[in-house]
Formats: sequence, structure tokens, C-alpha cells
Amino acid sequence: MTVRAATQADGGIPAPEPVHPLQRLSADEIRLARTVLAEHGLVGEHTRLTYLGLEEPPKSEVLGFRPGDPVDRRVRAILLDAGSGAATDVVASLTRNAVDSTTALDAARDGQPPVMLEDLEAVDEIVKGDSGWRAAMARRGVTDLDLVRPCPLSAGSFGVPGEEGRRMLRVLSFVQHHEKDHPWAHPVDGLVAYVDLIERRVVELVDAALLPIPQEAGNFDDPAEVGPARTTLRPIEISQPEGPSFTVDGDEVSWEGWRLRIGFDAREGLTLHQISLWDRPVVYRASIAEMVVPYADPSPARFWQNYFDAGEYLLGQQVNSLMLGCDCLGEIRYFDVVLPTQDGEPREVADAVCVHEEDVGVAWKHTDLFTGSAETRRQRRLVISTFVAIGNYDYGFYWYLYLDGTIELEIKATGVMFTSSYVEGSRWATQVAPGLGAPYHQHFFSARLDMTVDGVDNAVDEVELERLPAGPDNPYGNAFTRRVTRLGRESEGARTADASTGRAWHVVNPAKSNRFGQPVAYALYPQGAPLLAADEGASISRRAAFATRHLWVTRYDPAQRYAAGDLPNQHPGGAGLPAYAAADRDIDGRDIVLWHTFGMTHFPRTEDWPVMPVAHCGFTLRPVGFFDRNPILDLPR
Ligand SMILES: [Cu+2]
Repeated sequence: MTVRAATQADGGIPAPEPVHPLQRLSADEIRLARTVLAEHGLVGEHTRLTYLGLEEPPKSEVLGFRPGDPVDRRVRAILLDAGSGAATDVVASLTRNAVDSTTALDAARDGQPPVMLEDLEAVDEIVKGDSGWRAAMARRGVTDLDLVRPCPLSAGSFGVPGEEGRRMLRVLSFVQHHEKDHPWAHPVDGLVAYVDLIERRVVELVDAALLPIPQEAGNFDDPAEVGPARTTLRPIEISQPEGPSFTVDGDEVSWEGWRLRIGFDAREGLTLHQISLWDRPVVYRASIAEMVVPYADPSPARFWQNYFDAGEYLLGQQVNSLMLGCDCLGEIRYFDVVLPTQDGEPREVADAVCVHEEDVGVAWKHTDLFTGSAETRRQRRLVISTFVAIGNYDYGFYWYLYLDGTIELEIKATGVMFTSSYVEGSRWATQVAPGLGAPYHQHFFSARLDMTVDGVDNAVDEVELERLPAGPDNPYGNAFTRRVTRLGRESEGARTADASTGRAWHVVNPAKSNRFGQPVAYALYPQGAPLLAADEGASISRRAAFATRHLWVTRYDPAQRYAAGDLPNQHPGGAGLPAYAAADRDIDGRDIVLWHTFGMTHFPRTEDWPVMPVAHCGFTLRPVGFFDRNPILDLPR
């Protein structure tokens, strides 16, 4: 059936025919969203759509959807009046041409709308127009301002009275020696401009230290600097003469029993929906719900460095077009992505999501002593990936689905490290070039895993190794067993990993059993890397509380989407997971969501300069008692 928007005024745009309630917003729908908002008086001369995304229907509606059912296409928009700083959170229906809710945001309490692309230009103009900043730069010997690159860095929230409710960025600058010179090699340290984006002026200049600007270039893309490319690598060609084994139908991908829907959001980037295996649901929705990169340097020019790359910088907006033969090898299917601009226009990024199939070595193997049988089968995985570039860093998000039911997320962190002046003996940075420091920092990701293991109602068992002392039932002292603890109400649901006991979290369906009467399960295996290192009383510990635990389990609530809350930009803290968990709801045999914190603590290596070889982190989900036996015995020889 065709559902059209009520509005057809001034050649208004008809809503396209919806195929599925989770179908990604089309270019026409983005234009229509702006029209609907404008017709309801929500778009003025200075209005920016800092975020616009599909407002997904509640899970029960999506699961109950049958092809041909009517769909109410709704969007959520975070509007900012760039003239006054007023912000509004709006939900509107494109189908009904109606505004369903508008919430005026109180920046001091709710946080600020995200940083915008245009803020890069704004801070450039603002700091270069400030005489105090120019004088401070001149004291550092920098007078050619055309070669200075000020960075729009999120301000955080430190309870400073004049800063509350003020839309701000903090600006550190870098210098280029020429137009193609990478500025990250030449940080101007000890000088930060605090910029008010609404008043468009520098409100405070922190000139804390006069430090030399490192001079050695870091131009990894300049053959004159890195020397000629090696000629010893012969071609590797990946050929699938009969084409790949997966099929794509719109946003739906099917492969070897797996079926899922691909989504893409301006904030979360790539999202996966309704992942099922042999028609058994496993995950309803998987996404990166937040990211944060806190830095360790306590100096006056740097103590505030904490970037929420998803909630503050909208990682989906920073997505790259991928290149065949460089980013992806083999038989590739690409998905284009349509994103909203801050004016509410559609912007297409071609080839933003890559889907392909990979051989990954041996799946199983045995050579038998007695029968002489020698059998080997090859493992494959379906790779769904995307890359974003957020300022200096680049992150790849690689979801893998394996033939044996394993789901894995691998993050590839690369790009250029954020730099400082290196002060001899520093406890907060590695020297990576003469006088150039790469400050210590951490990268945290919050994966939101809305699980549906064989159905909506699930529970979580914490499963780990239990060592047993020698005693009457362990006379030789060799015994060990498995300790299983069902997670209870949410206050107890925030857990830390423990590598010493191999702690894992089994998402079970208590109502569905395998042939041995055990509840079917998918286990989350964490890497268990260090958590947030900042002091408990630090601002970042309140604002990124999600990163103080490896696992949170909450009851499904369609309004609870982001690990650090809806608007982490300049948010004072406490939003997101700590607030969700405070409701203390029952999570045993209910519709639950897992939030998994993982990441890496990065003590930069000299080898990470001037561009960083990919570093990896992630997690794995594997079936445990989900199948009655090895599900890939039928792989061909
Ligand atoms: Cu790093």
C-alpha cells in the first residue's frame, strides 16, 4: 500500500512507499522531514538540524509488522537556534504531517546539541579574529594565520559558573608548514581558547605555558619523506567466479542461514537489525551507542580533553566512501548512505557500507589415529563494515557473522594520534618525534546489544571458572567447576569482566531449551581491557559512567538509547546508563538490553607515528547450547 504525507503544498514531497518500518530514511524523507518541521513553525532563519534520524517504532510493532501493513514514518530532530542557542528535541510524523512532541532543552541540565561540521569554520574565524589569541600566537612565533588549524574540541562540563548553559568549544591549534603538511605534527601547546559559539567570541584564553612547536614533519603520504614504495609485494587476488554466497534485497542481507537488516544513523553510524540464524532470532538491534576518548594529561591546557565521538561528534556523519581494492578486497556489495545536513538537506555518501564474504582459515579439522579419517572444513565469515574519520582518528567498525553462529565486532583504530609538545620526563605522553608528544588516552565504545535469543524474553547468567580447594569431594585438588550466577535487578546488573576467571555473560532464553533441557544461550565474551582510569570524583567519571563497568543490563525501553544519555555534549553527568539502571527493574526473563563497554588504553608507541598501524578491540558473541551439536557438520569438503 502507499502511504503519503498529508502535505502536498508548494509541490511538497510525497512520502515514499515504506517497505519496512526500519527502512533507512531516504533523501526524499529527509527533505520531507524539513518541510514538516518548517510547516509547524519549527525552522527559523538560524535553525540547524544538529541531528535528524529515523524514530524507530517500538520493538513490538516492528516484530509484529507484516509486508503491506501501514507504517507511520517518524523522525527525531535535535534543533538548535544558532542565533539564540535555544535547543529543541522534536519527534514528528512524515506520514501524518504532524509534530508528535517538542521538548525545549535546558542546556545546563540536559546538555548541548552535538558539535556541528560548521563549528570547524566558526572556531577558525572566531579565534583568528581575537586579538589576545593572535598576540599569544605571535609570542610563539606564529604570524601566518592561514597555516593555523584551530580544532573544535568539545568542552566537557566542569561546574565552572560562567560556563553552565553556554554553548562552548575549547580550541587547541596546530600549524602547517604548507598546505599539504599534516598539522598534527606541529601542535601549539599551552594555549587554549574557550569559545562561545552563540556569542561567537573567545570568552577565555588559557595561556598556560610557552612551549616550543615541534618542527619535524609527519607527512606519511609524501614519498619525498617516506621514500619509495617497496616493490616486493606481489598481487593477491580474491576471486569468487560464481559470485558471493550472500544476497541483498534492499537493506536486507541473507547468507548461509543468517538474515539481518542494515541500518545507518547519523549518530551511531552502522546499525544491524533483526539478526537471525536459520530463522531463529538472536539480536534485535546492535549498534555503537556511545564512544568516549578521555585523555590523561592534567595540565591546564589539556585536563578537559574527553571526546564523545558518537554523542558529541555524530560518528555516522563522519563516514567515508570506501574504495574497492584499498578498503575492501574481493566480491563487494556496497551500500550508499544518505545523511541529513545541518540545513535538513540530504547528503549522499556513496559506498559507505561494505558487505563481503571472507575465507578465515580452518573451521574444524580432525585426523584420526584409529580410523584414518582426515577431514578439514574451511570457515567463512560475512563482513559488514564501515569507516569513519573523526578529526585526527579513523575508526573501522567490522561486524562479522561466522558460519558456526559466532558474531564478532572488531574495531580498527587508526589515523593520526592527537599530539602535544613533549616535555622531558612527562608522565602523560610518549615522545614520538623530536619535542612531539602523543598523550596517553583511552578509547571506549559502548555496544548496545538488544538481544532476542530465540525470543524477546531473556536473562543473563554470569559464567566463570571456580577454583575449588582440596577437600572431601576434591581429594586430589585437581577439581574446578563452572560458577553460574543469574543477574538480578539492575542495580546488580552492572558488572566488570575478570580475565582471571574467564568471566562471560550468557544471554539465555529461560523458556527455550535444547535437547538436554538446558536453556538456549548466546554468550558475550568480553576482552576485559581496563575500564575508565579517571578518579571516581572526576567530571568524566560522571559523564562517561558507562565506561566504569564492562556490562550493563537494562530492561528494554525505546527511549533509552544512549550509554551517556541523549546529549552528552557539555552534560554535567549522570545521564544514560546510571540513570537507566537506577529504575531497578526486573531483568530475569524479560525483554532486556545488554550494553557492553570495551576499548583500549593507549600508551602510544613510537611506531604509532606519524600514522598509526591499525589497533584492534572488540568482543564476541557465540552460541552456547543454542544448537544441539556442531551446526556446521554439513560444510562441504
Ligand atoms: Cu589511541
